[in-house]
Amino acid sequence: MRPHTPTRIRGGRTTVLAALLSLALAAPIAAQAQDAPPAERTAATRDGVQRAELPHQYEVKGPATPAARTALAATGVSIDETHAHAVVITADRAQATAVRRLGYGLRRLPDPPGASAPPSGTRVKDFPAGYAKYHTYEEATQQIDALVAKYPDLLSKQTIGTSHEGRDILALKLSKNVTKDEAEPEVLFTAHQHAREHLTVEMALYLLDEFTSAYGSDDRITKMLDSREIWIVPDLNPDGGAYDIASGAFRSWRKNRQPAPDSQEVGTDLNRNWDFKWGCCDGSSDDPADETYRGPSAASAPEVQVVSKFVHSRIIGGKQQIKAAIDFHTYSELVLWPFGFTYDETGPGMTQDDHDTFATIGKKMAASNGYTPEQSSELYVTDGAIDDWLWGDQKVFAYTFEMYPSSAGSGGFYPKDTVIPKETSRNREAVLQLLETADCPYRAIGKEAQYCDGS
Ligand code: 0X9
Ligand code: CA
Ligand code: ZN
Repeated sequence: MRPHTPTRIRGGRTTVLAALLSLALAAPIAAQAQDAPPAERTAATRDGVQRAELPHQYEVKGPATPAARTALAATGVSIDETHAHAVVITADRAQATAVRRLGYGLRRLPDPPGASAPPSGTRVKDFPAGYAKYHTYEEATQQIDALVAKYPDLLSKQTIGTSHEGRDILALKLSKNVTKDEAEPEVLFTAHQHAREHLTVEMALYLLDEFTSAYGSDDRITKMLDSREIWIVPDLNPDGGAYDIASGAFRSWRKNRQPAPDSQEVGTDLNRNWDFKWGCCDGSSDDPADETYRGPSAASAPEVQVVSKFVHSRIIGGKQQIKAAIDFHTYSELVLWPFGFTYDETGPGMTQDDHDTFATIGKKMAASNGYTPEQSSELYVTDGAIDDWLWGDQKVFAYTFEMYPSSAGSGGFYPKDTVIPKETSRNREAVLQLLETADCPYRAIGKEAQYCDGS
């Protein structure tokens, strides 16, 4: 998409320079500089310590239509918020230049917390102050293991594969008689494709906690666990999540941590890597430096392969058992449905009834949590997103939720941990609604007899 610009500061050489420089200054700093990932662009900061150059958020005034936003996204930035006549993007220096070349003015927004954090290379592996209640990958795993031990008849854990760096990717099953594969409609909840969207892991943990602890006392939850099989993949991108917090200052990292072939760059945007209309429609980037890099081929990311294979494993007797899904993201408070690769509401693979069912259920869920419902391409075109794959390839009624907050001013990707209880339980009703409709989604448009008769 965007040609590499000469202004881009390449990582390799500057890192070596930095290491030499700090060797001359002080031994401890040299050790830190060597710890910095080699592929990363670096920049000097006020204290003179060499740090990875982090992307920033900018407000961009002007783009007001899906087409204008799609053209803006083609520079390789991520679009984090859309408003009637403006957007908020995340961009590195080269991408910000590319956006200015389109004729837009950029206003830089405040960086996420951590300015006073330890220098890069220090391994803190935990969230900073104000974020302690967020779960690191290790803490989430511990909490999950404790729940499995406490509720062995309701909750079971499988490792469905590993991430690029070798972390386990988990699938939790919640159901009465959990150890048996019963003929019940299945529903899938996934979280954390994008590294910086940590609230989504808390969403998954909330669901695990809520569904186990309320079983037997809450009628709706009891009924759902008695008649559904619920799958939760709480962390699709554990490597990216760990990297985002590892320095003590949030890095605003989005992608996974897999090096791109023949490149110094690291990371594929998992939500552009799914094997349906991959790279078809200007809804992703072929430049490994970009936020929305789609990877060298469809499903090239191990994390995408692992979850794709898991979803395929739920085809039994030729029938996909998973009927509905939500993939949790942050932020903007949206309920989105397919397709993202086209502006069209209907077309090949999406009948009027399919669309109406998506929209009816989506609007009802949005009425329950106060989010805004829309087809995902209303934002901007995306290709290779998970919901397009789940519907286009597997006929799963798959939604994307963009959680709290609605804007950068309320914390953007990094809201304080005090919001976790409210903003996860806010989706309880929507999740229950989707579970309750999963035996026959077309009932939402009054066509149960036509689509769900008997089977
Ligand atoms: O761009 C994305 O992947 C999602 N936004 S985020 O800020 N979390 O990165 C939106 C995806 C919308 N498209 C589809 N759901 N298909
Ligand atoms: Ca069961
Ligand atoms: Zn996201």
